[in-house]
Amino acid sequence: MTRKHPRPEVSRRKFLAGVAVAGAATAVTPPAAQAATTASAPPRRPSALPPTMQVAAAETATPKELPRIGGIPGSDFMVDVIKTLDIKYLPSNPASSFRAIHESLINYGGNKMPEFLTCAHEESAVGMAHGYFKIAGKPLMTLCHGTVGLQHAAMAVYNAWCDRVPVIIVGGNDLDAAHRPPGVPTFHSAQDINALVRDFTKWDDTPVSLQHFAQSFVRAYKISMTPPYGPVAMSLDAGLQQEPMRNNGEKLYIPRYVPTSPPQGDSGAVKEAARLLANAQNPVIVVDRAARSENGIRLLVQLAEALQAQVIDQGGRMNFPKTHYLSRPPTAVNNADVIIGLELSDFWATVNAWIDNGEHGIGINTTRIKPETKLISINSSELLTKANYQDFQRFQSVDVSMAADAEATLPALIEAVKAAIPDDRKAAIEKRGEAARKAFAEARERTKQAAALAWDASPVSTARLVMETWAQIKDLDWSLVASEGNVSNWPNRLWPMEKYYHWLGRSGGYGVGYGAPASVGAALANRDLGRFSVSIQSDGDLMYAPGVLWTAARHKIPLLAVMHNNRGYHQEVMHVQRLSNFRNRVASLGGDMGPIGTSIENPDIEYHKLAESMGWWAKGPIKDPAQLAPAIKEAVAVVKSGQPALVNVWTQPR
Ligand SMILES: Cc1ncc(C[n+]2csc(CCOP(=O)(O)OP(=O)(O)O)c2C)c(N)n1
Ligand SMILES: [Mg+2]
Repeated sequence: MTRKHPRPEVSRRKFLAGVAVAGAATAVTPPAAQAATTASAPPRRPSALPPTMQVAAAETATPKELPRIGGIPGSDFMVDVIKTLDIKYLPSNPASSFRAIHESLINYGGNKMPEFLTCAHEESAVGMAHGYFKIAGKPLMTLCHGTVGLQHAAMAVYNAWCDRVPVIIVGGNDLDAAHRPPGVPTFHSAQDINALVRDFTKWDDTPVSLQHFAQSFVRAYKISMTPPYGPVAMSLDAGLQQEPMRNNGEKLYIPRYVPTSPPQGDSGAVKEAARLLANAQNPVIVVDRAARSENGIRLLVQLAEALQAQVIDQGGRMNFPKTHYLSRPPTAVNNADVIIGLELSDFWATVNAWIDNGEHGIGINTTRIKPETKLISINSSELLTKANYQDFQRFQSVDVSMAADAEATLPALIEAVKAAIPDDRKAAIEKRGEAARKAFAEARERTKQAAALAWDASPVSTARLVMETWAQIKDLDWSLVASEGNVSNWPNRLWPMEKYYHWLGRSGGYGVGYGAPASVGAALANRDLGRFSVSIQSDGDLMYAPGVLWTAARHKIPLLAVMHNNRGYHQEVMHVQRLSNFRNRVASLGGDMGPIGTSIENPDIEYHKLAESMGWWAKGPIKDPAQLAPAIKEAVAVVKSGQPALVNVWTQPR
């Protein structure tokens, strides 16, 4: 059988001989002849040095036959363990420290469950797993070079940690200093690779036997999948992967995975919270990562309607339908007498405000609420606090505090609230609902008017970018997989988000570079569910690790990326501007460079060409808003056919 794409046949012997001749020819050319040649064209230099004796021998000699492994490779057993956990994909950048398990996965495991997805950067691999989980509700694993690869992955691991998302990170590492290969593999080995990410992973281990691996892998999966979810790390010794299974008198077994039920709020605390809420004049529910599933949204609607309480969705997840009349903006806390916060990443900032650049150059703290307002919290993150990184935010005193999972506690809380509502409060509660309907309709009208401002501006207004996109996808089963950069929150303000997958929240740790890989990962999960994925993709975010575009094209992941290309790190443009104002100086606009250190202009990056070069359908740059709708329409058709497509749009800064 002939191969479809035969490689060009370059004989090593001939190649080396050619180089040697070229090198020799240059060496012996007399000066006169050289002058003659340089007059018309410079002499051709050899493209490689002649080989040394050793190199020539190594390249041309017949290699010794390699010894074959006796018995079953340890990494085959590892694959058996992994397969019991139904992990569908393994986005990864290859490395020798895990070559043995890599080989087992593709040859012994058939490259299925998990399927290896080639990534161009470890940060992209973890970012993909992050986005994937938020659609599929199942974790992915990644393999990385335990030192340099994990260093690349670290920011994405931190984002997953802050966003309470499970990712199973396995780093290859060659522990045995006496037997590991010298040189590069030794540079790439460490005593304890997990130390790199220990501050922001839930658990980690370094198995020293295959049975230890089996226990630890199942344990890692279980820990990461117990709310509050989080990333876990495992150092996988190269020797353990590579050695054959040994019979140490003990038969290897794979522990069965049984999910752990999430922690529920204490029944006394639930009752007390219900009493406060049921008797409140103006209770307000604030949610951040409260809903872990579609059921979480349903439960929140039940709680809100039982109380006719306004709901502020901070958007860590899709918690509450944007179309519901009880949905309110963050300012609704101002008049509350009872506030319940569900899985808030920052309770302090929910009830307090911080004003940048106060009188003495430091921020000013002010309260947003009335002094007697009672606070209730249900937050599983309290079970996950570590000391170093400050993701636990400022300390806020709370009247009723439950270290528990909100979604798991909601059924008991709803029952308790219903039981606690006194008969004589029912009419007042109904009235609250009527007022909320009116306020909701008015707020919506105001938002629409605000969106119409500068509708015809060029570059395109962020509201127009977002609403033209909406017009093209509204009849599909759509999922907004990421909205990176800042488009003034228009999707959350105007798209009728109702389902769990309509909005996935942000990165968690605000490490920029999340948007591109997370949207590819989420689009992968949506592809398998037959849904249409769309992302708002900012320019700064895409340039951290644009190689994920190639992964999307290579693995046929359909995604519509509409670019919010404001030609800069605009968040930082504003920070420098603010400091200049504060110091009574004019912010340097940097001449043709644009604002110094914060603009991405001149040369302007041709993102459509970047995407095209990696196999995407792409169009742009679109500066005239009238061209936007037809371009997005074309892109939607491409995505529906199964390909990724990018529309590069020049936008207003915000
Ligand atoms: C890894 C990382 N580096 C730097 C920052 C600081 N930072 C915050 S927002 C931002 C700008 C991002 O630019 P872009 O994605 O284009 O969004 P824009 O603000 O322009 O809408 C930067 C650099 C960060 N949060 N994370
Ligand atoms: Mg930008």
